[in-house]
Amino acid sequence: MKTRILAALKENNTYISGQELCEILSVSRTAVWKIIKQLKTEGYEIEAMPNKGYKLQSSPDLLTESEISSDIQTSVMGKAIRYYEEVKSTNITARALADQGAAHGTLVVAERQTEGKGRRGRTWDSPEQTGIWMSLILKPDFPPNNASMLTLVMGLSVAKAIEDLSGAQVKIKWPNDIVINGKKICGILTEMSAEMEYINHIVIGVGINANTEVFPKEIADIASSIRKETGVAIKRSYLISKIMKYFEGFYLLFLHTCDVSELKNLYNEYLINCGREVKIIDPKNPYVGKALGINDKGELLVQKANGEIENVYAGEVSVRGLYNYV
Ligand code: BT5
Repeated sequence: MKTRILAALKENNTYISGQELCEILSVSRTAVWKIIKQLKTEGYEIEAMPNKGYKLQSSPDLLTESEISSDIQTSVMGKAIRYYEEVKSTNITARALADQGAAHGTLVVAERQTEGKGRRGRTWDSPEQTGIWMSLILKPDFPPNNASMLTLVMGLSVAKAIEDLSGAQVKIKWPNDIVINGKKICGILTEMSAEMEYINHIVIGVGINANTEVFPKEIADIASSIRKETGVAIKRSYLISKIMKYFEGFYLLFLHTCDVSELKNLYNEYLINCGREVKIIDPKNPYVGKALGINDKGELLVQKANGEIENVYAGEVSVRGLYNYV
């Protein structure tokens, strides 16, 4: 009910009468009044004018279920929100919820993570109030081999959404980093529970430094936030709703072929490594080459000095610029 009142207030730029709210929601005036009072204590500025009704003046930058849900405009992705003030890692929570039957498209969001995870045992710095730490649960019926490409589908969704909100030139560092001005502002960690032939669930974890000002010294050189790079203060719930909207559309394109053939050209436009010399840090066989773009399977095509083209698979390697992070 709180979500529906918020959604109605957000939809109307003008006053909406208590009577109208009662009718939309089929509840009493007292019930509406109680929820308005509760919203005010959570930080929503709601003006109440006699004979006119209620008008939402401003919303706090919260990640609560009602705040996110009242912004969401999708049919599946992020339709169910599970919000936590603190978790070890939203990926861990999402995997447990998926095992317990959480629906395809459920989005797990936390205000802070105490053990945020990067890839291959690395850690992810996840302080409260300034970032977005979220994990999307998917229960698809395509084969497990195709799952890793969803990192790219999510990366593209995040890049497009951030570009829309901030106007910044957003780039993707294949496979899982989103970058502004050469600094990492988002990382993606996709995990899967599967049998040989079928997927139980996939969890796509997304960490975004939205408004963070200060970073721990170990990452201060490579990390930044959208706000720091663009000056635009990010309303986190709104950015989440935009990402879900893009992801829903791109995911449908992905499902046509179960690969990224319909997204490849757009992805390559965002690819920061495209046309650049890169170092492929493969534990068994490190080498340098020129990144040409991704193929239909989401692999990075890298041309070696002898002209040979390698298809680089994300699972094993990291990609770096010759002299620094990008
Ligand atoms: C990633 O790993 O970039 C994937 C990060 C995924 C985080 C999300 S948050 C929600 C969900 N729940 C989780 O527990 N995780 C996901 P990787 O490519 O391995 O990069 C990790 C490296 O990025 C670290 O070793 C640091 O160097 C750097 N790093 C750590 N925290 C950072 C931050 N907040 N911003 C930018 N860089 C960071």
